[in-house]
Amino acid sequence: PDVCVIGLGYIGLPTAAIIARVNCRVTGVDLSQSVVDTINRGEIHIEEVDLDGLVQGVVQRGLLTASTQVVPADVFVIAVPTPFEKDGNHTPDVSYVMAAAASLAAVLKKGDVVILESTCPVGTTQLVRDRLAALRPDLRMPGLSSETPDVSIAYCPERVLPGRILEELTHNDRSIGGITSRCARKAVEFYKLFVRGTCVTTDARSAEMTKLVENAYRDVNIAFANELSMIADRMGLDVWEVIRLANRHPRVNILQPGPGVGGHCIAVDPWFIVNGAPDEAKVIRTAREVNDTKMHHVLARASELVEANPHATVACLGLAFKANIDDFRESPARFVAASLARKFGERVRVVEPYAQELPGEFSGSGALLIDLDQALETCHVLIVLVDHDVFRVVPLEERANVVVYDTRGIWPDSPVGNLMPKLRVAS
Ligand code: SAJ
Repeated sequence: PDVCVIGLGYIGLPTAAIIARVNCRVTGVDLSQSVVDTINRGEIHIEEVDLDGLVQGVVQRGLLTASTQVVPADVFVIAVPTPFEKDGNHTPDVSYVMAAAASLAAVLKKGDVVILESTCPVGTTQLVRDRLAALRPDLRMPGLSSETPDVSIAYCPERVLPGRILEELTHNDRSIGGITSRCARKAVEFYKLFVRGTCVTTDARSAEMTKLVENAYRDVNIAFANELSMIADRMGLDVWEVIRLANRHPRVNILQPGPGVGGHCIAVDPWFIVNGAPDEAKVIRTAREVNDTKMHHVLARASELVEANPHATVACLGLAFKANIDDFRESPARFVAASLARKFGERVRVVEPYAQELPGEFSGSGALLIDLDQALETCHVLIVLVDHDVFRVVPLEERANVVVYDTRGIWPDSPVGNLMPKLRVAS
């Protein structure tokens, strides 16, 4: 089939490239002219393992073309962002999804398959169907009458981990939720072209909820670890030690505390559940609040540390939302580092091997981006915010004489330990 992928971000671009690799002709659509131009040169605008070579190959072979316009195709894949509004209720904003649906309506024809991959509140795929029905009254839409529909519509969320996207796109199992079971079957036929994992069919609403539940599950589990770290802080205990010991129980597997939860998925998706069932979603809401609180807790503790060492230069290690990636969206590390920069100005240094420059909110603060060697040579306080491998492997002798606040627990051998339970300065 000819395929049109709408949205060329962290999910859309790898997906488009993987579909092109199995010899489908793919048009990738993005609003940004510069993204389109970059891809048509065979280059990429995001960092992801092995994606550069793959995109270059499929563009050179003429299998992947980027455009700002939706073109006719047999299968449409919508992979655009679904943020939430900063209105206090975290109301999901599905306007990009609806705009994508409207943009493909004009070229939709009998026999086409429309697939929504964006993370969405329950019911969105039906809204897409309703929008298409309104814009194309000449086409029979699924689920609206008992007659065989002209097009198929399904919800098929991705579940790939940044840093392992290409591998997980191919090997993970997929939930395929059709508006009708016929729609699910048509979508499975498409995914079978490039997915080696099992494609499990269900209805669209269940598939929408499944995606949200997966990320809420992880958020709740990380919240448990983050709450423990704050309790341990209060009680003067080493949380890493407690978790290590507890995890020796055959049925206990506590995740790792950190400076909070970031990224564009886990820190967002649980709100879609809370928004859909505010009275019932108690644990899920609280987990979100705990993970957000952790960020402020780390900032408060880090500020104490900087104030307690008035003559020290301070290095914040990491801005990314998690280890070994260049994604700084919704990053607690970035929040903590930028807040420290605003408070302590020129005393603050930032080490982020995945950044060429500091993000805008640092400008005017006096904080500097430096490399790891410089930080180890010149800074007296190190605040570990991201567990990048390059930080993890710093040997003990290079950090023996500095004060360390290790929010990720990457240096268990550190003579000062992390700030919790007690702030100690190495001799
Ligand atoms: N984190 C911790 N402690 C941990 C694990 C993670 O603090 O023990 C933090 C990370 O540092 C990061 C955040 O949580 O700030 C999220 O990182 P992550 O690696 O758990 O997940 P993401 O956001 O990179 O990707 C998630 C994945 N979902 C699940 O594992 C259930 C991925 O499979 C999804 O495809 C992705 O969200 C998505 O796009 O929805």
